[in-house]
Amino acid sequence: MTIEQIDDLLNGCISRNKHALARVISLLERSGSNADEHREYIEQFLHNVQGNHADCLILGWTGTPGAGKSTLLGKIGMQILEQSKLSMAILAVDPSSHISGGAILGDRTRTRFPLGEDRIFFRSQASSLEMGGLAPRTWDVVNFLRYFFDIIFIETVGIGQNEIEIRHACDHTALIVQPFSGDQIQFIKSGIMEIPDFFVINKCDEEKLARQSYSQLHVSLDFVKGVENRAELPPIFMTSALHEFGIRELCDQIFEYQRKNQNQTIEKFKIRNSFFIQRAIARDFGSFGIQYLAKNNFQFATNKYAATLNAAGRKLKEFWLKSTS
Ligand SMILES: Nc1nc2c(ncn2[C@@H]2O[C@H](COP(=O)(O)OP(=O)(O)OP(=O)(O)O)[C@@H](O)[C@H]2O)c(=O)[nH]1
Ligand SMILES: [Mg+2]
Repeated sequence: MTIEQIDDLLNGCISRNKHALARVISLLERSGSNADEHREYIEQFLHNVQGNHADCLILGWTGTPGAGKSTLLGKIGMQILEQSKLSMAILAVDPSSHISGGAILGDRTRTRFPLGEDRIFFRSQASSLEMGGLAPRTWDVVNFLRYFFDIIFIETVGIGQNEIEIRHACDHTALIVQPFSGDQIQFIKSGIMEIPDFFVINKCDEEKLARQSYSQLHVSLDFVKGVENRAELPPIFMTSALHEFGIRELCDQIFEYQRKNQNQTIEKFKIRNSFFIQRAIARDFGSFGIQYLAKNNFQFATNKYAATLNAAGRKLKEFWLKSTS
């Protein structure tokens, strides 16, 4: 692809053309010749044209397979469109998307939005086992989408240590569980209490079921609170995506987060870039790479280059390769 073609696509993205957005995301996810150069070019173009654009709210939604995450996020998206002028992107990191091509999420939810609605965009990414909750290029894609959307949802599958990674990408994280599934016990055992900012019990289709599930989760959290000496319990929301119950309360929480997130500075993206650059170094150069970074006191969070992920990553790699050759 030529630079002129990429420029055309990027101009399409600025007017939220879905075809252009999808094609640029494919470029960001690609490996092979020129892939790094293209990623860096895209990032630099947006940085120059769109400015810092740091106000985007990023929410992570994790939980066990089949808890109803996609269905619920589709419903929340619809409610957000109805209640506000905000735009949003949903990125589903999906272990099965290499089989389904990401069609499940898109098909199930897209039809419910008014045709031609450009305020909502869906994308699936195949996760990779080695990376746990996030796919290798999830952060690149989020970092790209933030220029065009007010809110980004990241959906990941799983409940365990791997999902801790999602915290580094998001402003807030939710854990979605099903009633009486034992998920609570599982997450307590895996020690990820510190992850969620709030909990959602989905599939609370009847009131009695909802109340019982709430008490069960509340007791589990209270136990953890005692053990960990925490001051407060995270909020618990009860929803039924099927019967559209509890969606409004969840949206109120999201609007609240969104308001508080206004006037953010680029610092928050620099810190995240720093984390994901280091992750890429660990992926490419192993623990030796990370030790090297630590020894040489790389403070990427405060480094001016960290505003752009790919340029900073390249500079770091070049520097390292030079010094170790
Ligand atoms: N009874 C009931 N079923 C629901 C509800 N929400 C989702 N489902 C159903 O649960 C199944 C799984 O829903 P998904 O939205 O695909 O769940 P998910 O957590 O995204 O699944 P994965 O991405 O595969 O982990 C589907 O058959 C949904 O129709 C709900 O509130 N009540
Ligand atoms: Mg899903």
